[in-house]
Amino acid sequence: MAIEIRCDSVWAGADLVTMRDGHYNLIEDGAIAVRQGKIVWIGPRAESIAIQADEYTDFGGGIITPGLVDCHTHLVFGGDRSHEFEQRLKGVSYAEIAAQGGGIISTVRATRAASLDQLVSSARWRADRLLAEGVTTLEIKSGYGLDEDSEIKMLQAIRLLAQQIPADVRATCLAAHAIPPEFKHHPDGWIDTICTTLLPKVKAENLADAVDAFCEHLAFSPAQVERLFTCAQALGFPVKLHAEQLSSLGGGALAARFNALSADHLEYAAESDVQAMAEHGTVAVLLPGAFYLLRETQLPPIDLFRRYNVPMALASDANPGTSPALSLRLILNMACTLFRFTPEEALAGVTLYGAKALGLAQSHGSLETGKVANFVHWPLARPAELVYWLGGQLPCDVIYRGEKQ
Ligand code: DI6
Ligand code: FE
Repeated sequence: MAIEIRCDSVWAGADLVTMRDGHYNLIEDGAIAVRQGKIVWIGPRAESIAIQADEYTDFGGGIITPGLVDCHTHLVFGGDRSHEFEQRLKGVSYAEIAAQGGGIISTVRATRAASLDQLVSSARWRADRLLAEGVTTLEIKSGYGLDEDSEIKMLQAIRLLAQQIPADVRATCLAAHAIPPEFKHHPDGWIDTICTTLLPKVKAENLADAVDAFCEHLAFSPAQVERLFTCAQALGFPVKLHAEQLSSLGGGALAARFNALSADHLEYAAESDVQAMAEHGTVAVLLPGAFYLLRETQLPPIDLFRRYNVPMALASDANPGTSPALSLRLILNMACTLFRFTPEEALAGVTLYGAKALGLAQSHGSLETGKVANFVHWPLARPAELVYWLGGQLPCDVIYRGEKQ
């Protein structure tokens, strides 16, 4: 039976890949009704006759997916590291490059030297590439400032960029990304500074939505991360963690104990990490771009995540060192070829579970009544095509908050 609904716009004539519950949950020849930037009705077009809309778009075929969510990026940074990429391919090791002052610290130098405007405009073109492929929700981390003023500058750049682009942007404070050169001999001092001065300021100025850290031998220990998370939570920040990228330190379980939104990377995660993440609802964010570029051979424990029903998200990890990724679709393909994701799991990883990794699953990540009207029309026959085509750019129409971009 048709219900009388008034709305601003209706988008119809395509198959709806709703991604409800993390599955395609396809509605053939569907319609989406939008009012004030939100979905107010969704269903088969044949049932939408009683909807009154100011605007009606008939796509005449194709598919509509939720807007894509890239839940882990380091898009704001100074300079680039293409010269190091070249050096590494000539046989210079990552450690040698770091010893020569390269690696993360070279990006820190360039980021400290960049002005706020330079950081925004250099991030802008990279964000534009991701958005052109249907991304409508984007997380961006700080972590290349590594002193108070430069971390604040990075977070301000993220907030400014957010005002310029048609996407919902979440900012994450990753001040504990690497040990700052000034704290080389007493990294605990940097954790103290983050806890006592940086985070309270970030909170007061509303510059971040979450706090992240890099738990690794070459960065921060589980004990240091625990101290940081305790302060972050006392200030009301949700937490997430770069865990088990290069070695197994129990970071996944540590993050879960703090009810982290996500633990990310996870190539070296153990069953105890997976179990703890399942118990606490912590999303596994997998990053095939970094796996590929580092020519890593240790696969994340995908079967364990499946067995324990830990939701798996995928993200670009866009950063100048280990994943200079400008295409989330390429990441989807890598997840299928390298990690043996199914195309349906891959799409869930950049829609519903990407949203969950940002604490946004109630409002984003699937086509459902009450959620924000962020979606993408693709002139494709089936969703697997999004994962299948290698590179290039697929034509698409992006609808952000009910408005065609
Ligand atoms: N893991 C990574 O892969 C990046 N950060 C992290 O914690 C690397 C960042 C970089 O090399 O600039
Ligand atoms: Fe990262």
